[in-house]
Parts: sequence; structure tokens; C-alpha cells
Amino acid sequence: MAKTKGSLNLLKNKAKKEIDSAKDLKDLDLIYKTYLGDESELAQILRSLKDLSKKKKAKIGKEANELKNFLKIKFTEAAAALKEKAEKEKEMKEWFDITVPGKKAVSGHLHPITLVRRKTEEVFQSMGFSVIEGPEMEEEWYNFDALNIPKNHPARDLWDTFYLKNGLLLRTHTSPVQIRYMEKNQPPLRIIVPGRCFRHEATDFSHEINFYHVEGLMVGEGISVANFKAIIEEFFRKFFGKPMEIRFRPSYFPFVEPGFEIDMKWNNEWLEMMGAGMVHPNVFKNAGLPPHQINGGGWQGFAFGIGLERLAMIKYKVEDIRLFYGGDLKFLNQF
Ligand code: FA5
Repeated sequence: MAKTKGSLNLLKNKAKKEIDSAKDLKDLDLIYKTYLGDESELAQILRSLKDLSKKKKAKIGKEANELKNFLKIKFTEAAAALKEKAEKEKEMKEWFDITVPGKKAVSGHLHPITLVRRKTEEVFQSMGFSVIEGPEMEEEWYNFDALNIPKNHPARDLWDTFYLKNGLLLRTHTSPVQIRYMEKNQPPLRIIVPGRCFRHEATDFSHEINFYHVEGLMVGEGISVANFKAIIEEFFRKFFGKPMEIRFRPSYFPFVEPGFEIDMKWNNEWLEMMGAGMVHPNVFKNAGLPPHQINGGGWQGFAFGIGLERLAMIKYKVEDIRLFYGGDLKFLNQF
């Protein structure tokens, strides 16, 4: 299958044209196979040289080899050019303008009750109190009996709650942790117990069925109401950043004796903030500790329970407690 110089030229021109029009490296690879592959026309010419006369073999062999070398160089150049073009295109696609202002990431923020809880913990910790937690599902014994509220005691109505099928109840205050803690730890002690509480009661602007308490307990030798007053005034001063107008009002809680409530001036009215009092001797007994004796020995101390939502209402001037749990972002995004 001898070829003339004319037909090799035709092959060369056709190959050149196709190489020049290759769109990408894949395309070029196919063209390579067509012109320089084992089954290509040129490969067949070179294979058939052996059947030619010496003279023809020398002439056509030289021309066919020249064409082969020419095409190889042409393919190498085209491949380099296409590779560069592909890299440039990739760079263009990946390029971005670093001067364009970025999109601001929308980040969440803490709920106002969490902010208030953290601040409360921080202030009490600065006064040497440890932060302790207890279970939300509580035993009747710890929520009531151990706190001097036996079955059929009228005070159980004040702290009515949700009784669970598993025999437990949802705690009405974090006061049960007083007992749990004193069972395992000897005085002197200072703890606060922040946590969620539940009440079976009607809601209004200052009452929710689900809210947060911070119980406080300080027990030692000779701890008195004077210590409580100093601590709580210091807490309010640090929490609100200024001295607050408060009043102590006598009150009744079965687990303290004497008992009182602390109110704070808010919108020209008194808002109840917390219950408090001196730990009742029966509470010490139920926790396995000897209570204070007139003729010496035993322990005494104070306990208190603050509502975190009430603190938040005054700090952030929120008129209705129910806003904290309404899930309204227009309200929550203000904090
Ligand atoms: C108690 O729960 C007592 N355990 C507090 C206490 C502890 C007294 C230790 C003495 C010694 P009271 O039910 O009053 O008390 O609740 C305490 C505080 O929780 C209230 O002053 C109020 O700030 C808040 N609070 C009570 N009920 C609700 C409610 N339904 N919604 C929101 N806050 C409430």
C-alpha cells in the first residue's frame, strides 16, 4: 500500500487541521489515536514498507517518518497549549474578588433566662457558693416530706405539681437539693441550685407553670439572718449593678423558721422575688445532721429560693413573664 508524497501531504494537512481544532485534551487524544495509533493510516504505511522496492522504501520511508516526527511534535505542542488553556479556565472559575464585602453569618445568642442564670451563678460563686444540680423528676420524699411537708399538709396545695406514672413528680422548687446535698456533705457549706421547676397553677403576668429557681443554702456555726441579709443585698447590688430597693416581709414556709419573703420595688409596686428563712430543725434531721442546740452544738443556716424570671423581668424591664417562653423572635432577638 505505497503512498505518494501527495497523499502523505494530504494526510498531514488533515491531521494539522484536526489537531488545531481540538477542544480539549480528551479530544486531542482521540485525534492522536486516529493519526499515530497502531491502526492509523500512517502506521499501516510504515508496516507496509517492507514489501516495497529498496528505492521506494527509502523514499516513502523517509517521508512517512518525517510526517510521524512532525505529527509527534505537533501533538506535544497542542497538548501543552490545551493544558495551559484548561488551567487558565480552572483558575478563572475559582477566582473570587476578595474586595467584595462578605455575607454576615447569622449567629444565635443566649436566651435571656440563660444570661440571668449565668450572671446569678457568677455573683454567688464570687461569694464562695458552689453551683449544684439535682433531678427535675423528683421523689415525693425530697420535694415534700423531707422539707417538713408531710402528706395532707395544707402547704402541699401551694406547691401542687404534676405526678408522673413512674411514681415520681416534677419538682416544684429546687429546695429538695438541700436535703440531697446535706445527706452527702458535712457543713460548713454554701451552695446554690439553679434549675427548672414546675407548678400546677394558673398563669398570669408573673406566674408560669414552668420556670427557673435558684435555691441557696448556707450552713455553718452561728449563721444568722444578718448573714443572709448581707449576702442577698450584695447579690442584688452585683447583679443589677446598683443597690436595689428591697423589703423583708414575714412569711411561712414549712422548711424554715422564721420564714420571710423578699420583695423588690418594680413599676412603683412590690414584686415578690424570693422566699427565704432559717433552715428548720426538722430539715437538718431529715438530712441526717444535728440541728442547732440552745446549749451548744449542731448546725444552723439560711436557705432561700429566687425566681430567675422575676430577676430577668426587672433587669430587662419585661412586663409579662410569658414572653420568655412564647418563642417570639421579635422579643428574643432584643437580648
Ligand atoms: C419556694 O418555692 C421556696 N422553695 C423558696 C424557699 C426556699 C423559701 C428556701 C425558703 C427557703 P415560692 O413558691 O414562693 O417558694 O417560690 C420562690 C420564688 O419563685 C418566688 O418568690 C418567685 O420569684 C418564683 N416563683 C414562684 N412561683 C412562680 C411561678 N409560677 N412562675 C414564676 N416564678 C415563680
